[in-house]
Amino acid sequence: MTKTFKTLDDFLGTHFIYTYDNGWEYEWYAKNDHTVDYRIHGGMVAGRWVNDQEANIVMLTEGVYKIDWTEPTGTDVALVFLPNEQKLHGTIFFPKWVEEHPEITVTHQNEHIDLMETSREKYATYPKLVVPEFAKITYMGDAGQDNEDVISETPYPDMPSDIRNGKYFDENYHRINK
Ligand code: FER
Repeated sequence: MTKTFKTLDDFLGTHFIYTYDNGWEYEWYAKNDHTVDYRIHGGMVAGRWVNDQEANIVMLTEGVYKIDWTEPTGTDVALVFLPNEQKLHGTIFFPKWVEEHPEITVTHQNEHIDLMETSREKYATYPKLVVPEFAKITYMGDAGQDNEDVISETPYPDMPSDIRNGKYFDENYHRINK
């Protein structure tokens, strides 16, 4: 994908893979103007994946996008994408309990919302773990908005390279092995 991002509409429907400078690898999809999906391939909560997280998505200036949300776990995330420079900055604010029990959150969250909400009441919130990092974008795909195939299964080790190598989506951005 080699287009230049200018408007909010250019950004919505885009699917990204990126690696933070601390080594954590994330996959993230701007599903529509108020919704994101993501999958985590490396880092403290590798294996976690989420559909239909409500988020605030705005364009700050041409080609610069800011996304903010709060999760059922109590984790907060703030991202600034600069897709024309193949980079972003992300800050994640983990409640104490996610740092102490990351395995509880490593699942397809949508099937376990009750567990996230009971855990955030049961365990400690503070002090929070703040992780601010730059990331390099290693893949961008034009998936189109509201494409349910983009983030639709548990991550496996070669998934990011399969996607980058064109082995995962067909020409209509549907999953090949489904
Ligand atoms: C990101 C995408 C998703 C990110 C964090 C998340 C900071 C969510 C993490 C979580 O719920 O554990 O780019 O970067």
